Order: sequence, then C-alpha cells, then structure tokens
Amino acid sequence: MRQSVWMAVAAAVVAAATVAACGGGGSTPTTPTTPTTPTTPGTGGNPSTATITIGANGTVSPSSVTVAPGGRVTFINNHTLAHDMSSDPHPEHTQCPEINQVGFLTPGQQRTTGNLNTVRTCGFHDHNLPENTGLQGRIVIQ
Ligand SMILES: [Cu+2]
Repeated sequence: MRQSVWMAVAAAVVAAATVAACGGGGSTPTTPTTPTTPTTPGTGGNPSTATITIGANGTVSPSSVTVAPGGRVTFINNHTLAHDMSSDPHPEHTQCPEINQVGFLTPGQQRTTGNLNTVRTCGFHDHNLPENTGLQGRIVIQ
C-alpha cells in the first residue's frame, strides 16, 4: 500500500519532467525567420539596358537614360544621316570610353555601348556635329 503511493508520486514526477523537457509543449511560437531577399549585385533598382533613338528629326530621344552599374545602352539611328556617337568631352571622348563602342551609325544601324560599370553620369554627342545639342544627352549609371 505504502509502496504503491510512492510509485504514483514517482510516475507523476517523471511525467512533469517529460513535459518540461518538451519545452512547454510547443506553446511558445518559434521566431519567424526573415525571408531572404534575392539580391542581384549592383542593380540599384534600375534597368540593365536602355535604348536611345536618333529620330527622323535628327535628335536623340530620350536624351537622358538611367541604367544600373554594368548596364548597356543601345543607340538606334532612325535618321536619314549617319551619326558618330561618342563620349564627352569632345574631342577627347575620355569620360566614358564604353560609349565610343557605338561610334559611327549609318541610317538604320544600331549598336550598343560596352558595360557601363562605374557609377557616374556620362555625356555623349555626335562627334561630327559636336555643337548640335539635339544630338547630345547623358547616361546616368546608378
Ligand atoms: Cu567628339
């Protein structure tokens, strides 16, 4: 009789210890894990490509575009004349040499800059018409 009471107490202690070992039976919610944000290096939220068109009126449109670092800009010549798109400053073309890869575009032709890796603002112009503001513009890399 006395021994069975102790057995009951021992069983109760074991049961209590088991519950404690379970960490409260899962009543405490686990801390939600922060979702991993996909990171594409260097995008900065801006597109990686842009297009500048030399229209039938002989002016660039748009005259200003923004691309992410590493981006490229395609120049399309829809004018009836050829244009030689080059980096500022004229005539050195040293600011953003990637633009010089566009160069001479005959009517209907298009070409793309090199990868614009450096965060900065690049000016461009038509090397054969350096005073023509309608053929000047800028590429913002950010
Ligand atoms: Cu020039």
